[in-house]
Amino acid sequence: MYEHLKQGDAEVFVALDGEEKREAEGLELIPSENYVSLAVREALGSVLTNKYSEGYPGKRYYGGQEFTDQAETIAIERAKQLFGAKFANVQPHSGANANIALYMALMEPGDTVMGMDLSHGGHLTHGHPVTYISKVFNFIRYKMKDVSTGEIDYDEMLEVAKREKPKVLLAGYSAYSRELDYAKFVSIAREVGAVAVMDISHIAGLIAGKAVKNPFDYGFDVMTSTTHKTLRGPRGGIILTRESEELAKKIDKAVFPGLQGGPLMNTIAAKAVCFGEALKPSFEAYAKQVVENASAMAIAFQKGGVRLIAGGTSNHLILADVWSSFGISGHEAETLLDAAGMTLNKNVIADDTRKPLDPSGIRFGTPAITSRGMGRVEATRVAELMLDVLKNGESSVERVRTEVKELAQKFPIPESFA
Ligand code: DSN
Repeated sequence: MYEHLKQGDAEVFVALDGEEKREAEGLELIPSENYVSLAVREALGSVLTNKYSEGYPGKRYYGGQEFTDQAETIAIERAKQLFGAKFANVQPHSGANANIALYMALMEPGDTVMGMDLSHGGHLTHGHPVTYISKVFNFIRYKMKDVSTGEIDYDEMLEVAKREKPKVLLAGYSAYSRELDYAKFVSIAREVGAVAVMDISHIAGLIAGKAVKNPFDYGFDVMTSTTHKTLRGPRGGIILTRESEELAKKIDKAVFPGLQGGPLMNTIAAKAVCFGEALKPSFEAYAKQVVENASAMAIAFQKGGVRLIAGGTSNHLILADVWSSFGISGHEAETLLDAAGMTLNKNVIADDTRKPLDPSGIRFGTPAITSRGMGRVEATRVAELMLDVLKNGESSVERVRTEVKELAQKFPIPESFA
């Protein structure tokens, strides 16, 4: 791999080669990251990057589309099958674009969206004040009622929604480890006349692999997602519409020409490959193992006396309060664990008293280590190694780094998934 790059551009080659080694020798615990198959990487690096394809299959603005149409149609059909959707738009360049296109499709500037507070697990694109989109639409918040269980305050959600009349009631989170009461959520959306939308970016692979519930089974209208997290595909976005052709048409128009220009056809082909992989029965075993491994890590952390936000996990991620548990900040924990070969991210916790760049928590998860073939035993060991570093600090880093390297060698990054 990279033969031509090595010859033609030694500087960029060094960066890519370094990343290959970093990924092979360390353990990836960032819950939004994963390893894709070489088949996905081949599609990403394919000739389709040469092509402009504004429009949709059968309705393009440029000629020469016989093969781009094929690739995009395969991606659309597989996405629909995977999530039980009637319509799919596979063109959003990212999850952020998917969410922005969704807002554009369903609202006029100034209209209201109700989503989860960022510090309780929401996402920047759900209207954080630092984003441009927060100046276009009016974002209001809901939160957890009980941080020790993760229970959402549905009574408050209903009361506020009745008063503020959001056009979109938004579920879906980037740092929330529990499942929602989907039926209750949809009933609140219906009561106030909002469209029920879920950003499934983090748990898309778990939904596809039937390891967690599918919000469409409870009446959600639309789901946005990235394709590169638990779904194990290329970096990109999708928007799925359960039933309404009217909504799907608005979404298509919002993505193109509303927000984006030419679609990234190489990425769309890679999405098709990833959806094909996720449709295989073996993906269900993978998704279930991701959840089981996360539960094993949460149990090990709780045995170690660590405070976990939401009291544990029902999905692929864990949010731990390292400030109250170890007296070190999330930033310090991230740096120490990185030095020991375990990559994760610092994260704000609910109502954090510390700053976002040096918060109280860390967020970690199991999608990537499970792709390497690790099970409960290894996940528990990884958690123990993390605890060793968090408790003993610098003095443990070298020792733990050696064991992490051995573990990484024993579980190499796969080239394909059976
Ligand atoms: N950066 C992603 C995550 O890590 O959850 C969300 O955009």
